[in-house]
Amino acid sequence: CWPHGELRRFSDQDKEYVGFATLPNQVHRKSVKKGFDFTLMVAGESGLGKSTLVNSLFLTDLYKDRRLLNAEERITQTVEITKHTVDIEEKGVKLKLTIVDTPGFGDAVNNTECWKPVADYIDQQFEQYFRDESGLNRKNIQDNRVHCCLYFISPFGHGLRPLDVEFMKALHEKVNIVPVLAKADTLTPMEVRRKKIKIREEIEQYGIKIYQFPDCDSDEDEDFKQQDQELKDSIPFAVIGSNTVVEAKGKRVRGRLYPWGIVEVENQSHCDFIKLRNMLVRTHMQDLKDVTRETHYENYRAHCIQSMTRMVVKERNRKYAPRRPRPIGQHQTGQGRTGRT
Ligand SMILES: Nc1nc2c(ncn2[C@@H]2O[C@H](COP(=O)(O)OP(=O)(O)OP(=O)(O)O)[C@@H](O)[C@H]2O)c(=O)[nH]1
Ligand SMILES: [Mg+2]
Repeated sequence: CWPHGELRRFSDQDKEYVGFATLPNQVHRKSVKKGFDFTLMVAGESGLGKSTLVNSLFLTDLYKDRRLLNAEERITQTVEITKHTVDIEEKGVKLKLTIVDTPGFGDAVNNTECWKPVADYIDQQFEQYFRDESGLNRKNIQDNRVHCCLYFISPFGHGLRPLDVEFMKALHEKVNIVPVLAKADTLTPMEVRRKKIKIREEIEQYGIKIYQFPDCDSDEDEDFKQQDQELKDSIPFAVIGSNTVVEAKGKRVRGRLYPWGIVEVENQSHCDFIKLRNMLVRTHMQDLKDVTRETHYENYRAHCIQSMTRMVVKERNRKYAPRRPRPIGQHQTGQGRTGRT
């Protein structure tokens, strides 16, 4: 219902206002009521910390009362594509978050087409949505389309590996790829900076289309513009994952304990974890969804409709094509013809 002040304001001024200034409020109320959803996928070479990071990102983190995993439950190698869904609520806003964890590649002798199961998964979600949307009951469609794929790049190579290039190129038309530099705690800050530059150059050089942050409006304030530029320069986000809580300077923090010290996942001078999480949750979630809907899903849909139309035309041509005259002397057999008795 209307807050009192607003009601009075509109009744006082109803001669001057038609009232459509309340439209944003109406949209806001409606979407809050409906709730939000977001699907995030992780992909990349095996053992780079994909499962660990998504766990640090959401499953235990945003869920404050969720207990941390004990040693036996700790993450093991992912062997198939798995989907976890959590319902998160913050200040009355509900978010249904789905994490799609994929098994890392690189263990097999032959890694050709290792991107195929992941690409197929993304296509299947599009296909399901396309079916539902074209069906009779279009209410309450469950949207499982993947809005973002965090692609893990090894910190041990010199930039991108051929498999990374192949993998990202196979996916870049289907999903928003956000590259991350895995296990950043194994690199010095200088190495992180150098690797980031090299990877950005290679992404450009190989024509890989990663997710582009939208340009900020020219009338935005300088602070915002600077933050936006910093975000763009952070690509690929250097990340550290951990499922253990350690004690650092008297505080319990999520981190990794080494003989020479502690790396803190949520310390901005140790890695870009917070930047990545803010980007995903606070600043760009809606844009990632919009690009998925307007670009990736539209491409899929157009492609589907095109091939369906082509099939119909082919079928029609086959049916109505003029029959070729049969060679003389050949007897016709079959239905609809009266043969000699
Ligand atoms: N040094 C370091 N080790 C990490 C980090 N994140 C995870 N690890 C460790 O790396 C190992 C593999 O982590 P996983 O999260 O299982 O890796 P994954 O990418 O999911 O592997 P697959 O499921 O095989 O694809 C575990 O022993 C983790 O504790 C990190 O940021 N830094
Ligand atoms: Mg895993």
